[in-house]
Amino acid sequence: MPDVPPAVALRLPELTPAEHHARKPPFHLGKYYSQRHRLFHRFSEGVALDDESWYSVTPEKIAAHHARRLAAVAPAGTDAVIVDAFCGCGGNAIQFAHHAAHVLAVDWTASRLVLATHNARVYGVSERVDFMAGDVNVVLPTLRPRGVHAVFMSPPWGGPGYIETAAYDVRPFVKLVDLARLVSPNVAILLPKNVRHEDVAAAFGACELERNYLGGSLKTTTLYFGDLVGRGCVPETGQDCAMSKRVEGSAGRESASML
Ligand code: MGP
Repeated sequence: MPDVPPAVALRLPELTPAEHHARKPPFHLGKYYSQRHRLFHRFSEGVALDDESWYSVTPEKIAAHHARRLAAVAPAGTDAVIVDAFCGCGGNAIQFAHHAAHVLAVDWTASRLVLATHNARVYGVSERVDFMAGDVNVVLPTLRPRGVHAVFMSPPWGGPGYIETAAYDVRPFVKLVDLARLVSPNVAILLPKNVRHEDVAAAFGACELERNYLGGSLKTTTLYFGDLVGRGCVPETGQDCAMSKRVEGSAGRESASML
């Protein structure tokens, strides 16, 4: 694995993982606490989250869906590697390790990596995840020659206020996707539910845009590139599902799959 780059926030957690688990998040994040078993079905076994993780972790069913889709290019039981470039407290990395290939989980906040490592242990997958502290802009270029099979990114959206605009601006993520595509053509990025199809087409060109629903409510949007496009979509519908649209200018193909 590459050396840890210097631009890293080397701050250890103020609380231990056990203290994080025992602590309820502040009042304004209360809705996430009430959904804690939807975020992690093993939450009660000791899952530890900090404040940013409470509102940014991918709910487990959606993360498992991402993992099954990335398994199309990085199957479980092979030497394939998935990079989770903004791993946070580990929600996606855990599911990649469970359903797909080995994971290199990167985050620039060392304190959050401590929680992610702990959470991977709770799920019994820590041996299939390497955690690395680093800034994606520094780390991704170092991974180019290393045979990465897919890159997944769940970047910060600017906090829960992302919803205050009717059409979330996707343009700031174009450079990030371009950087990831130099590491592997197979890239997935998790974006807000309020991104518009036409803005995605204008900013990214051809890709697949997938709407992720839980309990019948739209939660997130995932864009897929490379060989991930159109792979792993079983045409079904339900309360927990993913609706997909191929982005090619304004043309679209829709399908749905159970999470
Ligand atoms: P949400 O803002 O809680 O929307 O985020 P929800 O649940 O539709 O709101 P409500 O008004 O219907 O109650 C939904 C999901 O988006 C979260 O569970 C996270 O998975 C994801 N998410 C939210 N934020 C603010 C971020 C972020 O900054 N980065 C990333 N990667 N994911 C986020």
